[in-house]
Amino acid sequence: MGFLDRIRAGLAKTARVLNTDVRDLFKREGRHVDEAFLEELRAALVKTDMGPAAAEAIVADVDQRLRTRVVDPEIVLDSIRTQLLARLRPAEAAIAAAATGPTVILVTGVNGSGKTTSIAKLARNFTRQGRKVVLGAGDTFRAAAVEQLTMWAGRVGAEIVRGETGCDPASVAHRAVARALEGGFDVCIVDTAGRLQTQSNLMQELGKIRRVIAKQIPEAPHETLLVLDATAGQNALSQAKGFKEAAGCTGIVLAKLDGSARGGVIVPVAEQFGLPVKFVGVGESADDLEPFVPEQFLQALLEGALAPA
Ligand SMILES: Nc1nc2c(ncn2[C@@H]2O[C@H](COP(=O)(O)OP(=O)(O)O)[C@@H](O)[C@H]2O)c(=O)[nH]1
Ligand SMILES: [Mg+2]
Repeated sequence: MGFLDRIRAGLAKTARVLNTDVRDLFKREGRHVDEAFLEELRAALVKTDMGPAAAEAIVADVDQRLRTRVVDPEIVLDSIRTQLLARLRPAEAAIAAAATGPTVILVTGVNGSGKTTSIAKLARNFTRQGRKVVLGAGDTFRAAAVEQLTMWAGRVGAEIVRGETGCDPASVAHRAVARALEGGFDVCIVDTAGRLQTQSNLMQELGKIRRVIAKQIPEAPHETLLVLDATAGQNALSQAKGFKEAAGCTGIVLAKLDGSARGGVIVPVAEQFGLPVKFVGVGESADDLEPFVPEQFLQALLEGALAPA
């Protein structure tokens, strides 16, 4: 599958919901843009979790361009595309890299959001490019978590540094970075146990992990990624806020986009917190990770709207 096909497959659920609703709006031949039309349009947009601000801006734009005139599907879709693109474009950014020496990436998020799987995918991305990758099994909370990461490391061709269950995750992070430095690795990715943004002791633990890493490489971690579950809806917003403030997150991986009809949540997340979206996860295998490209994201989201149901 090509790049756009995978994004398309990943967005299929969200696109289906949006496009079915939008197509319904266009169904009646000769319909005029009036209050009822704008209300239906607003409802269809809000369903994708793109947030009230974006939905409102689209409705206002359509209102301004088409008020009392006959509904023109091309203009409505153009309005959706233009408004969303303006909001998503600032969120496009490549993953940070160290100027010299290993790039260290710390991966955080709530339980089950897709951290470990996303680490495997990221590692695969790097090893494909011929980079040497070492993973730090910093989720020392559960033995199964270490086993899961070890299995992935083997599959994607990365080395792994692990500790005893229950040991200090900062010590694992320390050893992983030390290994990256001494072994001439290009990338070191550190996993962490799931936590809620409201658990201040666990958020402080992330601070300790960061400090231990920075002691060895002052600019590191070069990237602290927050993995968000695209099915989490509005919870993703409070997670983005909490992890940005308390854990210094620098970017987002939006995982499980393929399982969500609410992929639009990427819009308020990117807009409200100024956090770039580095990658989107579109499946459970190591290849199911794509860089976030707003134009392609929107093409995949909207291309079905004019097609027959
Ligand atoms: N469909 C789908 N499933 C995913 C994706 N990312 C992770 N998962 C699944 O979500 C579950 C939790 O993932 P895991 O990486 O263990 O989450 P963690 O607790 O944050 O480390 C696993 O069953 C993964 O296979 C994705 O992009 N798409
Ligand atoms: Mg995990």
